[in-house]
Amino acid sequence: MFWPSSAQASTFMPVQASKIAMHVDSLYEFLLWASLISCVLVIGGFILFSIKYKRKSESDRTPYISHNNLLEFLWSFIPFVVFMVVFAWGFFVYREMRTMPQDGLEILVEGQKWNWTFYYKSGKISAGELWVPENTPIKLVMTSKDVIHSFYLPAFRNKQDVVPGRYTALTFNAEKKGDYQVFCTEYCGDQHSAMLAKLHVVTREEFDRWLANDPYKGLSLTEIGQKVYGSRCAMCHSQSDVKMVGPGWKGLYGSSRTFVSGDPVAKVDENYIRESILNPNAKVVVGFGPASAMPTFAGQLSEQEIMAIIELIKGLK
Ligand code: HEC
Ligand SMILES: [Cu+2]
Repeated sequence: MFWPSSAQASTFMPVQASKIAMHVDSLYEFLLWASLISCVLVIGGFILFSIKYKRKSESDRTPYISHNNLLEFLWSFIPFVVFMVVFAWGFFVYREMRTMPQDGLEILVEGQKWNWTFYYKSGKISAGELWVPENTPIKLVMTSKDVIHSFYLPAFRNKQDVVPGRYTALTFNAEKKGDYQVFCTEYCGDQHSAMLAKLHVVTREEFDRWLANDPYKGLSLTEIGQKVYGSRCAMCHSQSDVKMVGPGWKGLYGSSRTFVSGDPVAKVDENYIRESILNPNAKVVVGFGPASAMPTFAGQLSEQEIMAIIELIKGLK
């Protein structure tokens, strides 16, 4: 379900979407076989010798064996060679993985509890969906708004921690068109497993079209609100009165709210919702304090999207 159906995943491994993925898998396969052979030799030898050299009578004496130069050399040298092969092989694959392209397409990635936002140089902001052209070196420059997350692309065998207060980078070159799953692989709170995104690898033309396209064309404000809700708010807010990480939205508009700070009771109107989205800690609702678990969405949502959310909440009577 997570992998594209166009390319087949093997029994143990997800689809290989890049050359590096193939290189990682080859090394992994080598390690697997080397370990298996060593395991059979060591455990097999152990069992064989225990039977063969079992003490047969009370007077059975172990012969005096001091050493065997050839044997000792071989059991040191052969593993040494194997380990050096693994080291060199791993080094080259790692270097290939971590060498950032000079002329790649740069996209800024921001992680926060619990979604991914992608900022393109054209100004386009995309939530939960990373679009890239095929056969193009991509460089993701990543940071986090709150805790440490980790950006993981299984089909590319590539991941990188995303850390608040600094930038980290990850590169890949998608050789196969298709949709791929992005996970967060650093445990970051109770909705960690829902911190997903989709990578869409498309042709250059499709990519350019997507970049220029207004995703909300022809949609009503409430419909836009639903889209924003689905990608940004659904992990924490229900549209009924069910309490999740945050309060349910049904009947929110027009109701009176009391705050942990003891601030005067406020009535929920447009400005209150706007402030809740841009500065969640300004007024933390009783039952959800002391600090708000909600990240700020300042700079991530357009005015249109904020208005759309307000419109959506207003309609939830
Ligand atoms: C990580 C979880 C989380 C996410 C994601 C989140 N919220 Fe919240 N939200 C909370 C929590 C917790 C509160 C209650 C504390 C507070 O008042 O800030 C809250 C409070 C609110 C309130 C005030 C509710 C009230 O009862 O007065 C509004 C409005 C709101 N959120 C809107 C949004 C919108 C819109 C989004 C998506 C763009 C969103 N939230 C995303 C956790 C979240
Ligand atoms: Cu995370």
